[in-house]
Amino acid sequence: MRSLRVGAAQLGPITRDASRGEVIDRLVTLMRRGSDAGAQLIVFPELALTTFFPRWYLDDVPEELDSYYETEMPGPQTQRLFDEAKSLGVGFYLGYAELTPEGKRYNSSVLVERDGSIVGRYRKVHLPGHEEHEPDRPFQHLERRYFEEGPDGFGVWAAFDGVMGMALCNDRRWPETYRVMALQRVEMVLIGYNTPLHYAPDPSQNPLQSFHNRLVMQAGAYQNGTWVVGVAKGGLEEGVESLAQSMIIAPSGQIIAEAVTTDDELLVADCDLDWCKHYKETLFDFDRYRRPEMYELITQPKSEQ
Ligand code: CDT
Repeated sequence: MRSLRVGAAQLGPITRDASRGEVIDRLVTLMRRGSDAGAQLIVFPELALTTFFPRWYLDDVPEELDSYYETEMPGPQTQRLFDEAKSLGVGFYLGYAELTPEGKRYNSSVLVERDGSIVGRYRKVHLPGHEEHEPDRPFQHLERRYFEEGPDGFGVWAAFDGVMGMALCNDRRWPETYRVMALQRVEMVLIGYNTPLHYAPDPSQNPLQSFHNRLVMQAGAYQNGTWVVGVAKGGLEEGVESLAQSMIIAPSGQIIAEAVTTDDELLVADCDLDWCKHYKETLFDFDRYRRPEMYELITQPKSEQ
């Protein structure tokens, strides 16, 4: 048995005017609570340092837009999270907006070990929403304006005595996300998300948000024999209601912990990484049963399909 005690640190709303310091105070509080509960890894949401700014068209206020990005990780403000992690001996996953020295913007996450060292970085592959201002929507979803598509794909990292993977929000809806990591023997996939309950292109999906959230993450876990930790920033943020329902899912596909609020909340669960073997070495024994020669279409460039 390789047991990893994980804390899923759900966040409630972050207001538009919240300072980094205020938000980091909340993250540190959750990290300390996790440490008190014996957690070795704390998982925070996507864009966990700021309000979900892609809901606004911000061309008129470029300085506000820039203020939402981190130019360093750790930077002067986020260093506190790394110091706290090191002194508590607790690792963490954190979603944030990244602005690189070359001026590229990504929706990113970082995985930090219990000694405060960076294990890996991930840049969101599947960017949802739209590029241009669509004033008829009740709110914008301008991820495709404010970020570039992550160019690095889905890596995995040897950390926390297991094989860890990262994804962000919309990635969780795509089976390829989990499968590409499972082909690298992933044992735990960490996924932060911000999911507005209202989906403007097709509001018939609104009442299904909660169902779809469970559906995709439970299927991803089971079909790939991996733990999945999905962590929301939920609740009513600047007039937009977002799904909470953070959860920790076993390789069996069973939910073993689920949030009951739409606010800051910590779920703690013991995750036996050896549980993955039950699935990876039987029903989903990839070497024995997969038929990649039958799946060629999946890897063809879009224009050739
Ligand atoms: N952050 C993020 O990726 N949210 C999307 C919202 C739906 S697309 C407008 C999601 O897949 O949950």
